Amino acid sequence: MAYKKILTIQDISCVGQCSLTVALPVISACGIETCVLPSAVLSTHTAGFSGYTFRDLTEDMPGIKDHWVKEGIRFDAVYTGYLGSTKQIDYVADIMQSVGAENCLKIVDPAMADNGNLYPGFDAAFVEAMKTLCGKADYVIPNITEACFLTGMEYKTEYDRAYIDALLEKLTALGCRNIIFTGISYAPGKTGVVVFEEGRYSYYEHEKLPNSCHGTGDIYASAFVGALLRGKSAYDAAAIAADYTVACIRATAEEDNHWYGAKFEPVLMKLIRALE
Ligand code: PXL
Repeated sequence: MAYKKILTIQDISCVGQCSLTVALPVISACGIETCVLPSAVLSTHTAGFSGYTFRDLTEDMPGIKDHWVKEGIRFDAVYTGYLGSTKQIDYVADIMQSVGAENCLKIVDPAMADNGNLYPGFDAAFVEAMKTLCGKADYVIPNITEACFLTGMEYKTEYDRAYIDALLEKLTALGCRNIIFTGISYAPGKTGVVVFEEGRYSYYEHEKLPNSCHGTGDIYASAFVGALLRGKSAYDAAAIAADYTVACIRATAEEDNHWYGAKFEPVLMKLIRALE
């Protein structure tokens, strides 16, 4: 198995079990060297905490990239999550070009929305820029809310296969080549992930637990990326990531007041074993 090095670009929420504090341990546990470029530093994530600090690192990015170029540093993959500003999205596209190795895999989680709403601080201009970034990616990992913002389609909590197919078609029209579409539920008590590869549809269905946790999108995307870089097919990586995310939610449900994130650490061994 070739040793691989990835760059992941997302925020550091110092407390909150999301973004880089998830991606770094999870992808590293998959056996991949994980380099980081923080998009912003927040005291906590923005979902449920109030009064958080936010240090935008947009203008640090060009200098960091220039240094890497000078040092000849190259990455086998670049995976982006929560980004700190609209301008940053252009920088990120440039970074993918400048420090991506030959055949560098570009993976974009358009982490900007959930449950029908954009996260605080994001606006229509950010969504427009994110459309462009998604169009350049090899894999995009949206949830339904993000897919609706990217395509302009109405957000629905009850839907059928035709609705999902229409979203996939519009995402494809944006230039998205491979879509890992998360949180797709066609039956009560079940949810799953659609893997849409170059127009081919497959679906991995699993149990839907009664509790949900913040940060599971980041856990899912990081586990998917780690498994993919370990050489799994997109479908197998999507299934491994789904099983791991379910295990994290189950581990979190054991305690009532752990509301801000999912306990992904005690079950990391399950992910590692699934990769063997
Ligand atoms: O998990 C997505 C995420 C990442 N980073 C920050 C967030 C959120 C979701 O709310 O606020 C700062």
